[in-house]
Amino acid sequence: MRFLLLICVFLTTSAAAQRVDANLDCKYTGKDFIYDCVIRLSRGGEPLSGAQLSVGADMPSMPMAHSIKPVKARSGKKPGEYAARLDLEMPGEWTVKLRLAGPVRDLLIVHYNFTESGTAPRK
Ligand SMILES: [Cu+2]
Repeated sequence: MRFLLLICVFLTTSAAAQRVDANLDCKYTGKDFIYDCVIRLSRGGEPLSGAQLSVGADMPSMPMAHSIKPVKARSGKKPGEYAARLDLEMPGEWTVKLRLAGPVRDLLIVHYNFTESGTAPRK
């Protein structure tokens, strides 16, 4: 009994350590503030493939002003890469919500500045 309990504690703590990290790299398509984005997911330093990923966006400075529908990302070219097209309504600072389903469930919130060339991490 004590042995089983120890195993459980070990599994729980190692799962918690496996945080999912995300970064976003978007290029402006040149029209209507539509961006082609590559999302890279990793867990414990390893690419995280096979996730079901949806991408939503909101503008923290303009609450309720935008209602961008979350889009499903497709698998990208490399392991851990996903691709999505984001139709934003204006450049500026956006909060991007990455919702993971399937084998790994998580919700990651990242902030990026979208410019007329693409994304830059928020300072
Ligand atoms: Cu806005």
